[in-house]
Amino acid sequence: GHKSCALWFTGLSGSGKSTLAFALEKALFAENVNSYVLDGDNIRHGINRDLGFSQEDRKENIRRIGEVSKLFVDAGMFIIAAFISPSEKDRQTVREMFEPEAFLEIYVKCSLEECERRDPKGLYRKARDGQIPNFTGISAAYDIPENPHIVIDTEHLTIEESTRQLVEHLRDRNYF
Ligand code: GGZ
Repeated sequence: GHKSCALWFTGLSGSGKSTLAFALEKALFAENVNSYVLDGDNIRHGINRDLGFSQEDRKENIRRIGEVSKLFVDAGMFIIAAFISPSEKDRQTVREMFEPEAFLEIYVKCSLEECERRDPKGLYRKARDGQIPNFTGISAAYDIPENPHIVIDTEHLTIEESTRQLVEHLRDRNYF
């Protein structure tokens, strides 16, 4: 058996949250742990399609994802939520929705310079050109996590190394 919990990733666009989330899902599956990834593709195109990127909309985005995550955890699943979640206050609010051991904040750490250099979707370039307003890191704030449970340095680690570190953290903390 294992403890179900919410693994809450936070980090800039391009820091590797979704990639790491799916790699972790796969690694956990190999350990017989079922998990499910929530990310922009299945949330912002569905339940949250009415929300944009204003401070208020991001707050509501994070709140709803928190509620959905709680349902998964109640159902005995591991949830991996991969959203920028830029506001320390909003992340704190989500954290408080869970039992202390049922929520882990994971800071997917990668500098703005590196994210902008990678720019996998060309969004930073567009944001610099003024084509995307309120872009996190450029024209909207990202609050560096004050007390994350885990920090993964994706600027300097490969996906494989990052995934292995996460799995080891979870094993060490007896989540499976
Ligand atoms: C930040 C934006 C924006 C703005 C569109 N700011 O790299 P991506 O493309 O695939 O991931 C980003 C995603 C961020 O959505 P989240 O739901 O994670 O954000 S938050 O937690 O702040 O609510 C990016 C894309 O959406 N995107 N416009 N203005 N990212």
